[in-house]
Amino acid sequence: MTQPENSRAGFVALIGEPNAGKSTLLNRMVGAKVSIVTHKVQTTRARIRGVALEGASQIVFVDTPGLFRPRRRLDRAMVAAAWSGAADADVVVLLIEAHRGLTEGVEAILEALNERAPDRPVALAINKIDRVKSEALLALTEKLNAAYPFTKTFMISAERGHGVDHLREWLAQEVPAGPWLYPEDQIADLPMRMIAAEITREKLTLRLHQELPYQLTVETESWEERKDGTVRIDQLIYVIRDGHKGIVLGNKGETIKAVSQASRAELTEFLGRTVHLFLQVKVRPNWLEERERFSEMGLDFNDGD
Ligand SMILES: Nc1nc2c(ncn2[C@@H]2O[C@H](COP(=O)(O)OP(=O)(O)OP(=O)(O)O)[C@@H](O)[C@H]2O)c(=O)[nH]1
Ligand SMILES: [Mg+2]
Repeated sequence: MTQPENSRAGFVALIGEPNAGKSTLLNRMVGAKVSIVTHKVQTTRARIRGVALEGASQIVFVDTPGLFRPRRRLDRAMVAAAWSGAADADVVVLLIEAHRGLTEGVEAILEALNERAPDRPVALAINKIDRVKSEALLALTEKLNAAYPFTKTFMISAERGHGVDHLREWLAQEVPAGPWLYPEDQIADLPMRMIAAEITREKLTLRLHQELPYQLTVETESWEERKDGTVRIDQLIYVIRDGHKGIVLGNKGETIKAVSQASRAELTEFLGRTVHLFLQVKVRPNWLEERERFSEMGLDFNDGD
């Protein structure tokens, strides 16, 4: 298909506190699972692009790590990646959670927004409206618009899809006129090996508790296309302590087995062919201070300084 004459294209950054629903919204906009989602905070670690078409417009959504007060090098690099996503975008969408409202964390984001991403439209998306009574939304909209001059306000449920079409239609008008940036059938630009590592990290995050999900990382070590049409994927899970390795493996290896099964099932569906997945857990006490681990995640190590 040739591009329409009136084509438009641009970047839309999805920002907000951890857990606001940014990745859920990205996946819904794209119509496929491009970015991992969990009920825990700080799931997304780097910028993840997903592409959607709306009429003559190609909208490149940029999912970002949640904005919070960072403590560790990894946290600082994540927050820096999120703000640079906003700084590079044509339009910014700030997601907030309807049932939490104008939190201290949201206030801190609003204070920084003008400086970090000046002179561009910023839309407010009040997400998770399925969790509150509709009467509460009007007051919340007024309060938030008094706190920041949003270009427009949307009330959505990223999970259920309410209000999402309306937001996409508006964004299609807001991105600048110009040629599309990606081939029309492309929905993401994360390398396959990274998507595969993210899927395994999602399954680990869902099964492990407390600090552990924040102290591990997953890397795809090898990817072998086999003659019979299947693929063999080997991944390494880095943890910082012996004790963590034991927890990830679980009693008689049952945790790692469950993670592996869940990840393999999703990878098989995603790739549309049989996947043989091999996971290995390695203790690497200092991985959170290693430049290479950051670049594997798509983060800039120096941003954590
Ligand atoms: N009830 C409800 N839950 C939602 C909605 N959108 C997202 N969620 C849930 O909120 C949780 C967090 O969603 P994510 O999409 O991972 O949030 P995020 O903003 O990407 O989080 P980080 O990557 O940690 O910054 C998940 O459990 C989602 O299922 C919604 O519209 N309604
Ligand atoms: Mg996320």
